[in-house]
Amino acid sequence: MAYSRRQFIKASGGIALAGAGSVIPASSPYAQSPEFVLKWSNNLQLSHPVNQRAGELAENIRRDTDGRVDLRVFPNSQMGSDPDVLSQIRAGGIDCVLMSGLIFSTLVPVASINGVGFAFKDYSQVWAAMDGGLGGHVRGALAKVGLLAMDKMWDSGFRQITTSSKPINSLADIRGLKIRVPGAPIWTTLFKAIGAAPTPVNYTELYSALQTKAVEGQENPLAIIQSTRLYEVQKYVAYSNHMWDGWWFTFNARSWAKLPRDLQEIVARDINATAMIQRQDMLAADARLEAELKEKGMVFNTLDTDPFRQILKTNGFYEEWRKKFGADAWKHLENAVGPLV
Ligand code: X2X
Repeated sequence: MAYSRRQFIKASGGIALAGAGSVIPASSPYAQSPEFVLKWSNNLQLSHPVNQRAGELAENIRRDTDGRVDLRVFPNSQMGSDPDVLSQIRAGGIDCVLMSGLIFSTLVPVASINGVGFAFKDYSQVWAAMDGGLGGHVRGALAKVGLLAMDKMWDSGFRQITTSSKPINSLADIRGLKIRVPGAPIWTTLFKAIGAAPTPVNYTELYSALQTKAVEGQENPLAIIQSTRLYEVQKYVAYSNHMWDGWWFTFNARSWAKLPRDLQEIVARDINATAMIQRQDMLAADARLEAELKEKGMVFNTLDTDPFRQILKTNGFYEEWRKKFGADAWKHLENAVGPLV
């Protein structure tokens, strides 16, 4: 695929420049050459708001550790598809990753709890949950399998449904819709529960799955629709806000333990500070993305989501996931969003 090749080349070149910390030049202002090199993987394009901040984060860490820690950014799934990266982060071949809680759920089921359909109404509910009891619960579960998640989650966004040949205006339009979903059980269950025909496809294959019409639609936040150029292969965007997703900045616990305590504190502080800035970036991006995507030819509509919530209540979707996640986790969720079942 010409597109991903171009992106890949841009990505490798761009990061070598932006991440100048990978190679400390002779005239380096830092007293030391790096003692600790941290390989950081993410699946996002360079134009995505996350990677727009990646170089700055690496630079902050270098500055604040006086050059001792070098965070090397590997964007754009350079390290492999999400399932590959998940194995590598567990094995320690990659030191840290920015990854969707839902992708972690293939290993730690409760990590997909933020993906419960139509649970969050707005960002105040999202951050109350993820910066509060629910986030703490998920980080605790990840820690049990040697994955150390930083306190502040990064914003991926509210997810919207896109299609190529017909707009989605109602529950009836979803019936039988061939839609790509990422590989996590809650995604497949949710779309089955509202009557669609979901197919799990890795993100690295998303563009070609849409281009070849293997699937009719997909769902992602506007920032990803834009940075993955999905407007080239999709026409309609339905504001469904069916799920909010975020990324955990997560270390392999052994990689983390190699850093002395003082460096751990600095690295965590810098990463969490960048997460807070990235959340603001996403609000700014959301404010302009609809207009940008319309210019590319996309057509928007807003879904009435009440019937969707209703159907998930009556067909037992919420009840099923409450049992799977457990009463404790569910209580944390409902503390932030109100009763779901
Ligand atoms: O695979 C996706 O659609 C993405 C990019 O949103 C995730 O990382 C879950």
